Amino acid sequence: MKITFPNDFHWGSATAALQVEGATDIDGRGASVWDEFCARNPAKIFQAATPERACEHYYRWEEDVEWMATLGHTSYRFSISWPRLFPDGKGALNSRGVDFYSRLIDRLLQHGIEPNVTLYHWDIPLPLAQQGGWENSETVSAFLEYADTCYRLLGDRVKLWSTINEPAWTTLNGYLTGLHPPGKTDRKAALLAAHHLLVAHHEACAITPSGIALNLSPVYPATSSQADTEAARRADLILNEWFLEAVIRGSYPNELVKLYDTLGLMPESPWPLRRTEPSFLGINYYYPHHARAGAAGTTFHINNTGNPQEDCKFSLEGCFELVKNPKGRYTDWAWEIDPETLTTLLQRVARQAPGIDLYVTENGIGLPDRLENGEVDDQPRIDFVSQHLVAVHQAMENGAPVKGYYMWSLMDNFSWINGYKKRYGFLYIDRETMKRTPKKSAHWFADIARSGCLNSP
Ligand code: BGP
Repeated sequence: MKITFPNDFHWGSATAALQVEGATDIDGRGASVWDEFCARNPAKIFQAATPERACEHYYRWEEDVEWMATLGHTSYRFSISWPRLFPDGKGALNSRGVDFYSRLIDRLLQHGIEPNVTLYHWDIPLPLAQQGGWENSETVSAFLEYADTCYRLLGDRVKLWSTINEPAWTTLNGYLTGLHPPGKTDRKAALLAAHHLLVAHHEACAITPSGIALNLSPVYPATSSQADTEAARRADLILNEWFLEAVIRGSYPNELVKLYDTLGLMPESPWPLRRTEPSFLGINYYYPHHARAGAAGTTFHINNTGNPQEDCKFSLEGCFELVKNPKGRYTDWAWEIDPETLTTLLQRVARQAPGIDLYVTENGIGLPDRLENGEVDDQPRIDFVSQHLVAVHQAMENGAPVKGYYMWSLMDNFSWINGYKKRYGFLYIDRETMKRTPKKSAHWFADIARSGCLNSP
């Protein structure tokens, strides 16, 4: 069966500054918290990888834009590096940083590729991180100075802005599992940092209407028992609704406020949450969760080796334990592949935020791709993306106003604690030479983007 997307549907891929740019100490860029975290904790990152070189996109951006055009992109989602613009986090602006993004945006527009620009994709300037990072309310003020600068200097050409990438995931790993910087395991700090990220979103949105990219993983009960159903509900509130409601309604879910209050965890900040209307909601979807009750302790583990025998683990004492779906299909990094859930997720968000445009701002699969005889046969990525595009189309048929799809990612990149083995790109990156080679999926996607049609598998 052939399915057709609207003519104005945005077709593209996504990247983030730290994961692709490299050039971490060039042209006046300051250090980010991730540069320092990787240098200080090599054992936490697969094969002690660092973002120092990443994909050298800072030098090769012209070629990369050519590739986007070749791959039929009508839009490109990327992030601005805050420390490239404000090496100290605030104060003096580094004009060479602005010039880089200004040239990139101009070139995209020349090719008819609409920029979708994220202001913050986790690379907080190191000096701000050292003064308490997102736990410090002054980081919100610094972010607003940075956001306002971007809006003023680039806003004549950028129509799609996103404020923050995945406030939930960066909070979870920065402050609960400790796997990402600042490497804390402190629930109260987590809620305070999350609050400031959400405040930063609304306050920036009040300057210039913007979207936000939320990581949302719907939670199913592991069994039909009442205890598991309740555990799944709790997990959904903690991991998804806390952030979704804060963005859509400018307030936190009552049920959870009561619980956090009893535990003395509610954030105390001079910045209250306010309500602004996002110009769109970006949804980053990779996998659903399955939860069961009876978590005796707090444990966590992320498979960052790509060894298919290794599971991911996450449990929050007294709340829920995330478990594997016995019927599920999984990647080598133990992420479940479940396209149908994307349909229900998009419909759910459409119901909760009526009248707001939705974009799938990230969706993709990490694979141990290999270049053989000059080609990369990544059929599993073609299967993954086509099944998820069918799911998006189904949600649209059912009324969800989805306006675009960005595959993660344009190119293989620095996959945070997974280093460089976990490859996500349409473009294969040779780690020695940095040569870009389009994978089989890249050619396949270009045809779909150009025709707007997909043969449903
Ligand atoms: C999202 C991030 C991206 C990207 C992607 C894949 O959470 O916004 O930056 O990295 O996930 O995740 P990972 O690279 O950890 O496999």
